[in-house]
Amino acid sequence: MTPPPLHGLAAGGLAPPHSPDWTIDQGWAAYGPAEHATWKTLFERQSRLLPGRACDEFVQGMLDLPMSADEIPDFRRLSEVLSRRTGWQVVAVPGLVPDDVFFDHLAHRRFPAGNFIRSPQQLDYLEEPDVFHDVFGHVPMLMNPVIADFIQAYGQGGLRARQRGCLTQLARLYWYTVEFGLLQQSDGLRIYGAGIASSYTESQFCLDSPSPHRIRLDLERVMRTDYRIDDFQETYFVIRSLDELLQMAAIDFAPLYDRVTGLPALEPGTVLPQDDVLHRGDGRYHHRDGSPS
Ligand code: HBI
Ligand code: FE
Repeated sequence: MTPPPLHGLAAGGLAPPHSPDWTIDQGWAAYGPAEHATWKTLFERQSRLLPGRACDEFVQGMLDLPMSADEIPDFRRLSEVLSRRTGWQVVAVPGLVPDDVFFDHLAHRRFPAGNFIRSPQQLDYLEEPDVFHDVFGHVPMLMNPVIADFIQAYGQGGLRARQRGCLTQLARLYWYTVEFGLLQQSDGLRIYGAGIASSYTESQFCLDSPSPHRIRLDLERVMRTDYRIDDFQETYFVIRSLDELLQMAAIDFAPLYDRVTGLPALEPGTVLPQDDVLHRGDGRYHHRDGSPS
């Protein structure tokens, strides 16, 4: 994966200079009109789409943050509001950072956000987390005290899981909750995962399409389930309330890891007899050519 140019910092394809914690200056003044315009396009289309699709906590978080279509947000201003609410800060990084660095930030309530923005050719899809994914997708939920605590616990648990060799299992939990989680609200299924909330196409697919499975989240089940990073999810896991996440964070994962690592991993589209299935997907999207996977 070639990292996109970091408005001047990485000219010539050189890796940007980084400190041990990989943080850099956001370089807010260096964003040009084209970059703010990309933000505006993404922001407008997503904020039209999300009311009625994102959960109430997400929408409220958005409203309370100094974020608008006008320009890419300044992380310092976001952090002022966010830290008063939940004690979190947003720090700038050049893109993906090593796992241990990522976890250490989260464990200290710092959310590492990519400072670059996707190119206009990549509006709908990129794998590297950019400022739109990280800020629009994640920061509204970090205004919620429950998610704030859960993501910190993930950072703390990540360091332990890495030592035990169980990072794959923990990363699956993060993926199917913080990134691609759905929440059962009294008025229907809603989005709380940042990977969905920052995607125009997936925020429709995950709720409207008959294709994916929607299954009640069970901790061990999720820890066994592989995920796709290059396409829509085949399965979404649904929680009943955000408090369910916090209850999970209180569990000692050590005995779980022992059980789960002894079991075979599950394909992303598997449905088990014991699953509590809200919607059994017909798989038409992923299996449209008739292939088994
Ligand atoms: N770095 N900037 C950034 N953002 C992420 O979401 C991220 C990362 N490094 C590692 C990582 N995620 C994950 O693979 C861990 O959650 C396991
Ligand atoms: Fe993310």
